[in-house]
Amino acid sequence: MVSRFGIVSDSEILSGKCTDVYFAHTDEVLRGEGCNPDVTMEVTAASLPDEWGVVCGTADVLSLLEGIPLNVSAMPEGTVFYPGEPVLRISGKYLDFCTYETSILGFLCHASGIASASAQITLIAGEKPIYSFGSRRQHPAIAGMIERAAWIGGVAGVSNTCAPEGIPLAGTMPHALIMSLGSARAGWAAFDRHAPQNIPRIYLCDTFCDEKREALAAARAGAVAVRLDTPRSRRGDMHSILEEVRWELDLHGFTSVKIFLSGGVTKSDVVAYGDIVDAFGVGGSIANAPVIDFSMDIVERNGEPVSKRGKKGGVKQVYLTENGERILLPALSEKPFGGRALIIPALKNGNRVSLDTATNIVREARDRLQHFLHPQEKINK
Ligand code: PCP
Repeated sequence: MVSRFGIVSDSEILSGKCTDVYFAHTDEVLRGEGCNPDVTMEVTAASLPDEWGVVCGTADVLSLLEGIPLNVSAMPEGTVFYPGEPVLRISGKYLDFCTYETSILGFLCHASGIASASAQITLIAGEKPIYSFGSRRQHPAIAGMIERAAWIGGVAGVSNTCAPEGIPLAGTMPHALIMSLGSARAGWAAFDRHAPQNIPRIYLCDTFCDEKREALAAARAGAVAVRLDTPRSRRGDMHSILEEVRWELDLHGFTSVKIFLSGGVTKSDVVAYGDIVDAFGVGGSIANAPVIDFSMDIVERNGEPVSKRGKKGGVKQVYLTENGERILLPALSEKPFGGRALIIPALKNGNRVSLDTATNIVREARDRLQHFLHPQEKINK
């Protein structure tokens, strides 16, 4: 059933076998009762780790449900959403998708958590690129999903070679390369001899010596950037270390050599060091992001609005107006003036319609979100 690495196969997910057992019981009981209502279910988060989130994982939900006679509408991946706003809705015969709820939520909760964390940290970093270095923090079977979600959230590149095609790869060398060759200089020189010419010469500068000395040596060896991966246990006053490195590089004429910081980087680190650092490599702060706590609820049964306690009944639509206002309305209400519907058709009777899984939406949204940055989240320029 489960593979050597604990992975559930695509075919088990597609057949609905990867489910919570109570959905298997529900399926059996309803079939026994001859009850198979027409329903609409909505996926909504009542609260979020941050003020807003970024939708991701929809593409996997559509791959799962394609070919089943269902209508699915959703916010395109990369869309910013708020608590209480449905991000996806499914309409059809309940027993056609009852056992898929576990996988549908799993796709959306995990990928949206990563995309949201990626968007939050890249928003704070502004012009300074963030690269996703965190696939090693999760099971390798989902490395592609992690890198895709980080990319949709706005990172400039990712490190895992199993990332979906089209996402730029970033990363040059680990400490192991330098340690294998015995010295930083030997490691950098070997890298320069053998690495493809189009890979920027970004040299790791904290393996054996002080960051300042290694950075200067790396610049003399032709580095376009130096990467400081100083572990937290040795950091001390990291801002002073960074200032010192920048000062010495400038003093010796290496003003164009950039500083790249990695190793346990958090949102606060981006704020604290963003005045000196030119780019960040971020692992766990993106890859280990808290999942979004989505739930999937029946909001309409046989054409009638219905809701469980604590939820709003009826099918809903979210509108975004030109001045950035968000309005949640019953789906059949008149569209507010100037409002754009954010939940748009994706599958009609199981066939794809043009849901744009645009990866640029979050980049546009980021401009609008600038005013959400709290003063303490702004980098002191
Ligand atoms: C890795 C890499 C990045 C780290 C992971 C990103 O560190 O150099 O800095 O992940 P994080 O944000 O969760 O820390 P190491 O394993 O120390 O380095 P390396 O493989 O380069 O020796």
